[in-house]
Amino acid sequence: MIVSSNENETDSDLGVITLEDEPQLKEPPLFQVVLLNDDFTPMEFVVYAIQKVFGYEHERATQIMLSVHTKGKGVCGIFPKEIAEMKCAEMNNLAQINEHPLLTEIEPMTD
Ligand code: TYC
Repeated sequence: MIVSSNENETDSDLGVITLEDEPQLKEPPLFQVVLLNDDFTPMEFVVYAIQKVFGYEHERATQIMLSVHTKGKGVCGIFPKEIAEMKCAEMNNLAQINEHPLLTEIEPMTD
C-alpha cells in the first residue's frame, strides 16, 4: 500500500506512518472543600447551605452536616482548584450574610 506520494521520500520511508505525539493532557490537581464544625451555626442552616452550594438532596446534606458535627470536619466535594475556591467562597459568603460563623476551607488532594 502506498502511503505517501512525496517524491523526496526514500524507499525506506514508504509504508512507514509517523504518528504525531499525542498531546499530553494532564488531569488538573484536585482540591477538597472541607466543612468545619462550630458550636453556633444552626444545623438546619448548614443543611440548607450544603444543598444550595453543592446540589445535594436534603438527606445527603443532613448526613454530611451530622458527620461534620460529630467528627469536627468533613468533605463536601472534590473539584479542580478554581471550582473548589468558588464553592468555598459561596459557603463562607452565605454564612457571613446570615451572620453564622460556619466556615469551609480547601485542601489539596494528596492521592
Ligand atoms: N455544631 C452545630 C450545632 O450544634 C451544627 C454544625 C454542623 C455547625 C456542621 C457547623 O459545619 C457545621 N448547632
